[in-house]
Amino acid sequence: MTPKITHIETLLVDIPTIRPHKLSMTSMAVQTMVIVRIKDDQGLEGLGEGTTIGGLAYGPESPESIKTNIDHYLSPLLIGQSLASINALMLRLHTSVKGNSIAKSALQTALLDLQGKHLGVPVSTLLGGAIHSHIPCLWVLASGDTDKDIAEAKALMASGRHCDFKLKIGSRHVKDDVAHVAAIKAALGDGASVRVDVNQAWDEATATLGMAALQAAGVDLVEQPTPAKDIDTLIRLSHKFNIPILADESVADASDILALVARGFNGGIALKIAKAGGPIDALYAATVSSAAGMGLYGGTLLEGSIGTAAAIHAWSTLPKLHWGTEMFGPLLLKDDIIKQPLNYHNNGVDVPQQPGLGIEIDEAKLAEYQRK
Ligand code: MUC
Ligand code: MG
Repeated sequence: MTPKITHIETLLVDIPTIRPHKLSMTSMAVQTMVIVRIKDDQGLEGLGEGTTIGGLAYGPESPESIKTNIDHYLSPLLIGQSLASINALMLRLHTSVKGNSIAKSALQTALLDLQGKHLGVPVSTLLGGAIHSHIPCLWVLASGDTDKDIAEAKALMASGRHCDFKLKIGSRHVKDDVAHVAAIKAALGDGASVRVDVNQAWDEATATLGMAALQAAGVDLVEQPTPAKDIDTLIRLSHKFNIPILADESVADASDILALVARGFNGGIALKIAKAGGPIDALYAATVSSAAGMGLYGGTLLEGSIGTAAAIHAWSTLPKLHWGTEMFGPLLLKDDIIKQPLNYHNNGVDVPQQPGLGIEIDEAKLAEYQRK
C-alpha cells in the first residue's frame, strides 16, 4: 500500500549565530528556521526546512510567511494525498499556489526525506544517485572586522576545515570594502581562494571601480555585484572583466537562467534549493546552466542542518561544481536540533549515506529552540 500523508506540522526555530554575520542588507545575530514535519499513515516522518536571511531583508518570503503559507495554503493540498509521486504532489502545489519557493522547497525536502525512508535509500539516490561522497565547502567571513576575519580564516585553514573563503561586502564605501578584501587576501596568500558577495549593493559605476580593484587584489570571483533585476548591467560587467561574475539573486530557477544566458551572460550560477523551489528544481536549474556552459556553485540561504543536508544530497549528484559550495550554514549556529551533526573536514562536507536526508531530530533541542 502506498503511504498517504496524514499530518503536516511547521515550527519556527530560532538559534543564535556564533558571531554577528554582516551582509550588505542586514546583520544577523540569530537564524530562524521553519522546520516541516510530514507524517504518513504508516508511521514515518519526513523532515524539511525553509530558511531565509534577516526576516524580509533578503527576499519576499519571511520565516513567518513561510509558516503561514504552508499551514493555510500548501499543507491542505497535500493532506490525504498518496506519496507515490513527488512530481505529482509538487504540480498540485504549483497549480494552486504561485511563488513561495522557500515554502515549496521545505515541503519538497520533507517529501523526499519521507520517500527515501520508505524506500530505504538516501535522498541523493532519489535524485538520480550521488557521484561524490564528499563535496567542497567554503566558509563565509562576515564579522565586519578585517583583523577578526583574518584570524578566523587562519584558524580554519590551520584546522583543515576550510581553505576557500567568501567575503560579504557592499555595506561600506567601495574603497573601504576593497581595502578590507585586499588585506585578507594578502594575509591568507595563494593557499586560499578568496571570493566576494556584494549582494546587489553596487551600481554599474561602483561595480566597475570595485571589480577592477578586486581583480588586481587576486580575488577569484565576484557574486551579484549589482541589483537582481538589472540584468543588462550584470551581462555588461561579465564581459568587461576577466574576474568571473557569479549570478545569485538575479536567477532563481531554470527559466531565469535561460533568460540570462540567452541575453549573453558569461559567468557562473549560484544554485539554491530555496530559490528554485526544492532540490529537484535546483537540479533542473543546474541542467539548464550546464547546457549553456555556465559554471555551477552550490549556494545557501544559511539553512540549518536539515536544509543544508537536502542541498548536499542534490549537489552530490552533479558531475562538476566549478566553484564548489557554501553549505556551511549549520556551522554558523551556536547549537543544532539534530542528533548527529554533518561532518565537515578537508575543505568540505560528507554526503549523508543513511535513508532519506540521513538526519535525526534531537527532540529536546528542538523544544529548547522552538519559538513559543
Ligand atoms: C547569499 O547571498 O549568497 C550565502 C552565504 C552567506 O553568508 O549568505 C548567503 C546568501
Ligand atoms: Mg549571494
